[in-house]
Amino acid sequence: MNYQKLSKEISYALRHAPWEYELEIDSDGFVPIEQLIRSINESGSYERPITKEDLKNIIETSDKQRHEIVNDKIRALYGHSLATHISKDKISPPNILYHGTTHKVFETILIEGLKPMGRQYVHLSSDINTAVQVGKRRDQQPIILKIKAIVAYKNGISFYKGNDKVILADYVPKEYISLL
Ligand code: HQG
Repeated sequence: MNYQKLSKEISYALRHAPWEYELEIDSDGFVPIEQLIRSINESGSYERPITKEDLKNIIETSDKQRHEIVNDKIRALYGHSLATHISKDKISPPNILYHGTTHKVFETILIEGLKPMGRQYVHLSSDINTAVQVGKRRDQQPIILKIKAIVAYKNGISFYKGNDKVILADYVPKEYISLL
């Protein structure tokens, strides 16, 4: 079983296109596991029908905490681009957060602030190494931005929990952003 391919397909279904899989997604991003399994199995794109155990294995062995199973439901923890708003739990952030980005756009970010762009939230990292990995998806030598998160929070910017390393925000104004 190609777990990497399956993990990507699950992320695609849960973050971007639940309607393509005929999934009923709730406001927290959860869908019934049985619906997801049935829909993926109808496509017949894996060597055998997938099971709930496969989904549990993907979550347990993944390099990143992308999905979560609670009882009979599964959700993506971050990354959504749906028109339907997914609500996330508000948190008080750590003092400093990081964002890995590209040489191409960092100057714009220092002028405009961090925007969610194609997703529902801005994605921030709790440690530098995670931010480097995020940035390396698009730039071999990414630019790492430092966010004064607790100051922003005290001034009214909301932060939300993605997972242990990914913290979300609606928007981060430029005054809280500097080059690392
Ligand atoms: C940039 C992956 C111009 C921003 C990762 C980024 C993450 C601006 C891009 C998660 C801007 C958006 C999300 C502005 C922000 N002007 N560009 N004002 N503000 N940007 O993919 O944070 O492996 O939507 O710097 O690891 O790169 O899929 O966000 O380059 O956790 O689980 O606009 O996705 O996780 O790109 O990545 P993205 P991201 P997975």
